[in-house]
Amino acid sequence: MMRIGITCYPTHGGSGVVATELGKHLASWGHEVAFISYSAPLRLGIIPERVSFHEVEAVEYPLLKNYPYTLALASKMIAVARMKGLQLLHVHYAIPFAPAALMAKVAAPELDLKVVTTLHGTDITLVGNDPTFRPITKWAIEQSDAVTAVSRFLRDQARDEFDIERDMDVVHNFVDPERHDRPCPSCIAPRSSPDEVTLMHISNFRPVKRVEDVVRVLAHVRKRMPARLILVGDGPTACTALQVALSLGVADSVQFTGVVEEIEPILQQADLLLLPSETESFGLVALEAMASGIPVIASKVGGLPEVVTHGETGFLAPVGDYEAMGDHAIDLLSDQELYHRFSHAARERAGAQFSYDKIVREYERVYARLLEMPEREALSHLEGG
Ligand code: GMT
Repeated sequence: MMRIGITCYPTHGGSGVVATELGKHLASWGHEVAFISYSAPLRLGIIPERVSFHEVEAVEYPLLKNYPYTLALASKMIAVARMKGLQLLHVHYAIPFAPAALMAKVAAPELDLKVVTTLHGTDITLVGNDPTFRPITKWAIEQSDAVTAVSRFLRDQARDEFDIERDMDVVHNFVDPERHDRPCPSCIAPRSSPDEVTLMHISNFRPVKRVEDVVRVLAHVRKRMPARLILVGDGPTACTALQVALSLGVADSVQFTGVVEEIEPILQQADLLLLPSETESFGLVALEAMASGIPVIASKVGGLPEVVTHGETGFLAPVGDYEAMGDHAIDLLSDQELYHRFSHAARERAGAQFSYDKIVREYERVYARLLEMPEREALSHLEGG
């Protein structure tokens, strides 16, 4: 049994989902898990056994123009580590969480805390690359006791961008296949005709997601078959998607759901998931679609080729090539036998390669290595404990 503190962005988004599900699975296997953040992670729900949540409170201080969250987080990490006897702090995002955890480690040496930093992508590609954050990101990666990256692509990118020589473990993201087996409630309007196919895109609608390409794929597919597009989530380019849909004359076939709490039920209404991103360190939503038996059409970029097997569980095309993506969609959707083969392969791959019981164990092994614990002791659930 180990005692682990986890810090993540508690809002919607892949990194928060992965961190929260990791903590929940670790606790279900007998470890003690303390989440430390400014609000309870959305996916936490009712706090399970052996899990606690500790809120970093904002304090107003007249002399400071901006609230020093990183310092407040580091202080809370020390307090919770003392209270719960934490052995290890696992932070999900280099900036700003890794510097906070490293500060906690140095400021309370008697606790002998180990720091694990997981890189999720935007910390490296956007935030960490801001010239002002570069030195601190590099330092945080170098000083963490272990660093994991969610894809080989991201590990190599972090190494190249920040000139890092240390070892970094690749621990892919994961799903719980059972979450994707639930019956589908009627959360979306029915298809307008039985032969209408449903394309789906799920994201935070940031420019990196290239939502305009999603709409262009819909227009391309509609030249050959009745099709609709369901856009799940919200963000800065949602209006762009509508404008493109209006200009292409397909707006009547686009539904915007806004942000939804749980994507698994909605995914069951899709025939294909589209993810034509500019870059994507992993693409958790692609994996979630595959776990639901939904083939994925995505851009051949970043960590996506590690998730989607081109020609088996979906198709990959160059960034911006919405015609190729549309052609792949047409090929799959007009051949039932081919579609079912892809759907089956997608579900199989998600379950065999990216199931939580395989991946969470990889995190446990990283922890056990740092704590110099024999695996048998660290992996208590394997002993039936
Ligand atoms: O995709 C986003 O904009 C959200 C971001 C996040 O922090 O949740 O996603 C990143 O981390 C996910 C979980 O590891 C990955 O699946 C996403 O690919 C990654 N996003 C990008 O690399 C753009």
